[in-house]
Amino acid sequence: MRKYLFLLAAVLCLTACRSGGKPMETPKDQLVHRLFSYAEAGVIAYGHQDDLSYGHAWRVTDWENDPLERSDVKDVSGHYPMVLGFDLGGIELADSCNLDGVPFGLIRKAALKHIERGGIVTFSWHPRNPLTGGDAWDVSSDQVVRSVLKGGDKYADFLLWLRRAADFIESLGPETPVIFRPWHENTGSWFWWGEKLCSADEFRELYRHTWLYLTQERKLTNILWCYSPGGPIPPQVFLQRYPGDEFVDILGTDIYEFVGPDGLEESRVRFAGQVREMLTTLNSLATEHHKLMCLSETGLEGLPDPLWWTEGLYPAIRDFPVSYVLTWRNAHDKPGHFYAPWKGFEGAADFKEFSEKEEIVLL
Ligand code: BMA
Repeated sequence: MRKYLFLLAAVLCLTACRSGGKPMETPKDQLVHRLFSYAEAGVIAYGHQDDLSYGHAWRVTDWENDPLERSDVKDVSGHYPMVLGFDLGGIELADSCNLDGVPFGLIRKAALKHIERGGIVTFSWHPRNPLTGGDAWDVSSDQVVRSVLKGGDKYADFLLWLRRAADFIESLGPETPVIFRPWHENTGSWFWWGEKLCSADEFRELYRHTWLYLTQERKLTNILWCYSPGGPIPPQVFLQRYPGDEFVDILGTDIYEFVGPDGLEESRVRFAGQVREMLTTLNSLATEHHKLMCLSETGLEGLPDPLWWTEGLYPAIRDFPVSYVLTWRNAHDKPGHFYAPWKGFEGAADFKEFSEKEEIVLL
């Protein structure tokens, strides 16, 4: 009941903000307040990557005419996820589809449709390696970040990449607030912007350069900026590469469960412990820095644990002011690569139970 009363209050507030006598909030302010109000009310929005564009063994093909009503999450819970994630990887080269084969036209249409339905949209970005021409995971050189900063050989080329990312976000319209989460998982070393691939100064400059170009040069005021290293990490490591309060609205973290040789239950307990440890850190940093917090990516690939949602994820997050939690994508073309259940999946009941918890909100 709590979540329904809360959602009703949120809708009434939104209507009042739009029409009422007090000064109009910007679309970004509205989303910031909405996410803060989730945290204050003790509810957590559930999100899923690429949910409207494809799912387990299906995908949207004729996207211009498709009503975008299919969703694995809706198939098993009756609701769309509240947060919808997309990846911009490929936009930098003006590709027509992203790195997972989703047309950018479909991403734009699905993002706008989801927001029109009352949902929230977030973008991650796995851009190619601007120095080697490889992908985001090409860590063969530790000169890449340096090469795109002022004075570097790839500075001009990279500016064009930023321009293309900005063009896409701008194309959604100034009234459409979105969460942008560039340079994620940067305290690991699997992306070219990772810890061992650049100094802390270079990383901060990369993030700030991105922020400055999009917000100052291009004047995109509809972006909520999320900084999300992988977790768990101690607060001093989180802060080592933190770009600064001016450049960040949401403190996030990406934490996945990996099943170890000790089995499902032990792995679940370990995962929940890691999530709690990191959310404790984020909670104190977010309070100190007056920021929102989220679990920007999580999941257990293939969901081999039938109790992952109710016994793993839920107890790990429920006591924290997490605005949203997002599980990763359900690939349409790799049968075992999914992070949310789908119609016919035998573990779907546990997700449905999770989705009906008082603290968890879907659309
Ligand atoms: C990874 C996997 C990849 C995918 C990438 C970007 O975690 O899901 O298959 O290409 O994310 O979406």
